[in-house]
Amino acid sequence: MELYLNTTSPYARVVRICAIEKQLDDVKLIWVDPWADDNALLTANPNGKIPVLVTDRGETLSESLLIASYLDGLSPTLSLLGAPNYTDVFALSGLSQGLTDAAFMTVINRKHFGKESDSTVLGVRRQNAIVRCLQRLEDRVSTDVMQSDINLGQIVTGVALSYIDFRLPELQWGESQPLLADWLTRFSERASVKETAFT
Ligand SMILES: N[C@@H](CCC(=O)N[C@@H](CS)C(=O)NCC(=O)O)C(=O)O
Repeated sequence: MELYLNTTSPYARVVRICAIEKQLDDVKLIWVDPWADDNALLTANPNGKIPVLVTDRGETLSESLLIASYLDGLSPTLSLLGAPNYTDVFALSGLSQGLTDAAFMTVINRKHFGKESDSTVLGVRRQNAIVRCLQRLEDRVSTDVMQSDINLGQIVTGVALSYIDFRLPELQWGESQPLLADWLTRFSERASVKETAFT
């Protein structure tokens, strides 16, 4: 299998952590810049986004959560979707994917349109979404889905929070969400998380 990725994409990092946790060692990493219209990437995925997974049978999968689900089904080792149950894992994954989307779009809009993009109607909606998602996660820290052995919801959550620390450090969210900050510290000790740190 081939995984197209870069070192700063939160979406690609989720997939990479899943592959490591599932002990799939036959994933060849293809490093690309999705913003440079890389030919190999555009051939694999015409929408030009990473992550993209090309399977051994040549199928091309996009969308990080779909790729993660595919990888989860490849080996019986450690179900990333089923523990403690599918509903809670999907709910947490969706909540934190929304946090990643709001943070990522904030970063991209600032890059292309300047910091004033935060003050547009959509920018304000993104900032509010970030604040609400962080508080919802803080309220959920003690739930089974956050505290059980690793699952996709935790992976998406840990990556979303690390991405905010990496790209939007001024948010200092740990001050208002201390339980979540402690949770991230523990989560960040996993080998798969350390190995995939944003650079
Ligand atoms: N919903 C997609 C988002 C993927 C995405 O936006 N990837 C970014 C990198 S973090 C990208 O490739 N952007 C290039 C572009 O938008 O042209 C997923 O979950 O995989």
